[in-house]
Amino acid sequence: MTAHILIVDDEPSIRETMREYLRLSGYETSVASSAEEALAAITACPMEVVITDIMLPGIDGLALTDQIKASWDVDVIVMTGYSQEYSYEEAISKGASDFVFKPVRFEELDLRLKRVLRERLLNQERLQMLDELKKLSITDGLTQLYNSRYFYSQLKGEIERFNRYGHKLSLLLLDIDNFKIYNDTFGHLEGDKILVRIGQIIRACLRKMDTAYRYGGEEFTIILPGTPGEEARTVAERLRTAVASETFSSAGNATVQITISVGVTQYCREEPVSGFVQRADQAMYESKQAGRNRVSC
Ligand code: GH3
Ligand code: MG
Ligand code: MG
Ligand code: MG
Repeated sequence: MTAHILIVDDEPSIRETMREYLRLSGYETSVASSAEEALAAITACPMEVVITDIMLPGIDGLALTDQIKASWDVDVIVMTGYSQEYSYEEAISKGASDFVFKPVRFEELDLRLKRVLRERLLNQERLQMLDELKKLSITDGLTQLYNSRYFYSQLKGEIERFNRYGHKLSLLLLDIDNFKIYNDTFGHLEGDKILVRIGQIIRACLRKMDTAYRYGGEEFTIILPGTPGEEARTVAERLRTAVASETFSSAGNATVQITISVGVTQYCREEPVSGFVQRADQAMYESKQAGRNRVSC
């Protein structure tokens, strides 16, 4: 992709010569004669690098650098004459990526520009990688729901919010019924496919605020912020029905019905995280005791 460079200088001949040089070097270019014009140009059009003179009428190049770095992910290279008292340190401390003396030697500017663009790319790759790592660290690899580590950190956060604002908070814990039999009959790989499909059904049943987690092997949790127990029960019932009415196909094309047992709890003030999860687990266990494929509170 061609980088877009904005040249800011109040001297038209400098602007235009630089623009021509950069255009011939293969860059997309724009020009501005003041900091105000430059800010308008950055607002109007995404760009990678601004090359700005320091001495400008109105806002100067250092203040412009400051403003750019505060609001945009744009690199800045500043230019200044040898006779002016502005220093390299000043420019860099405002967030400039590099500094060139005027009159500008284009070969030098081009080298500096290439280095800035290369570092930009590396930085973007680094950020992307961090983003992917972060996603991996909170995601369950099989179902692509969140994992249990993230469940506990999110639940703690929701409980803190509850204690501060008093919004209702509910939790669902669901467990696939007789899943061992399914695995023993069709094999572990077929069992995994069921887990993936159940994950999809859960996701489709959730409201915007709700988050779902693979809590353990064939157990899932759902955090429902701002939701009282009765409403959570309705969500649980909808989920239970969605799973029970789905026809799962297994290896050898046999069709199978799968059911889930669900426990629902509403958070009680000052209750520890573990107590809250235990009550959901207890409610789920009651669903099992009562014959499975049901919801208990
Ligand atoms: P219940 O109705 O009481 O929950 O019966 P169950 O058979 O589902 O419960 P149990 O706890 O006895 O067995 C859970 C089974 O879930 C055991 C294991 O075969 C299966 N399981 C757990 N994690 C995975 C997994 O990642 N993949 C597959 N395929 N199966 C799993
Ligand atoms: Mg000037
Ligand atoms: Mg289980
Ligand atoms: Mg089970």
